[in-house]
Amino acid sequence: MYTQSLDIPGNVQPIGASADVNASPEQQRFDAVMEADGKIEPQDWMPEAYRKTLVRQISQHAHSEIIGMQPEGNWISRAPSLKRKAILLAKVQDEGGHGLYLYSAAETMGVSRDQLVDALHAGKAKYSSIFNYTTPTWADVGVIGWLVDGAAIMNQIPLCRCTYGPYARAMIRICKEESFHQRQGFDALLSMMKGTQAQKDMVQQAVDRWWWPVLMMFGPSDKDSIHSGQSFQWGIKRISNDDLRQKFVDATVEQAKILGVTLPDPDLKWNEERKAHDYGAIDWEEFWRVVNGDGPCNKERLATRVKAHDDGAWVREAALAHAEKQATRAHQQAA
Ligand code: BYC
Repeated sequence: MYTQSLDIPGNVQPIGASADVNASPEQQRFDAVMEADGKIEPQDWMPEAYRKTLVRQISQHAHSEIIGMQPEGNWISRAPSLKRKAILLAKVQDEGGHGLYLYSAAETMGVSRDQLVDALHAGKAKYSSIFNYTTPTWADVGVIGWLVDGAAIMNQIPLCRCTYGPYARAMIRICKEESFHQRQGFDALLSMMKGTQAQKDMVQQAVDRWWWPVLMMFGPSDKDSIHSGQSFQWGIKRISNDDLRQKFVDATVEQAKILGVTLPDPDLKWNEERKAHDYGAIDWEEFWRVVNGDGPCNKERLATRVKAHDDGAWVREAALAHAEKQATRAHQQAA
């Protein structure tokens, strides 16, 4: 539904690193890889700032996947049928898997998973603003699949071409799974829209709740995006926050028509000159409030995550003890 060409002329920003003859041989090699739009692998030399930027982004992404299990996970025991429960279980499990691929990708850059998880639990690391909103009805679960996963795919397809190999490869697999997630959400909503008036109202109310927070997922507007310039230079970012947001709006308007819901924006209309939809002003104050810890569920999400981690301590200890026992046995047998 959200398939994008991986190479969209006009939308793709050029990688701007140019070879500096006075740079160290390592830097020159790195610059040449950037210029050729190649891949940097874990064993390759890379500038410290490139490493830091990727650890920041990949770990924020991993945290988002793990925290993102909560809003939908809350509905597994209340799914309306066995079929929907099985689908939701698989989806939430996939999100956990995405978090694990991404932590592994971050670990290839010399940070440990413990360091990353500690930063999240201490409230020092960011995760996507979107997961701090509530899911009061079953329709919210469908809307997360349709809109939140839809926005995630839009943002993540260009990341499949990121210059850091492990991140790019993780994103290819994640995008395939996100595509199933998006379709299952749309399908659940379509069933409800064929149902009773109460079901239709429930879907519309959930769309009203999520539309604006979903647009915020793409990050601050380009003029306020502090990292975009450098991330374009390094081939981490390929399409700007605002351009991705626009592509998402344009794709979603058509889907909303098929579904029969109204997107809650009186300023949303086709602009023939731009060949794109105009849309209303985003409440950036709300965005920063939520990013900085004061959204409807920030405290609850973090507390639930810390408790799950603490409750799972015995599993980690048991797995370690088992691994040690096996290693000792293998050592004794070899002796
Ligand atoms: N929420 O300079 P900017 C999923 C921060 S999970 C919170 O534009 P950048 C799913 C940004 O980090 C998918 N913070 O930054 C899971 C920066 O702060 P710091 C999650 C945000 O990095 C379960 C500051 O604002 N996707 O799909 O160039 C169930 C300035 O921003 C947000 C990803 O993580 C936000 N929305 O661009 C269902 C995608 N936006 O670090 C679904 C990977 C911005 O200086 N990440 N900030 O303290 C990216 O593509 C980029 O990092 C962003 C931001 C486009 C998000």
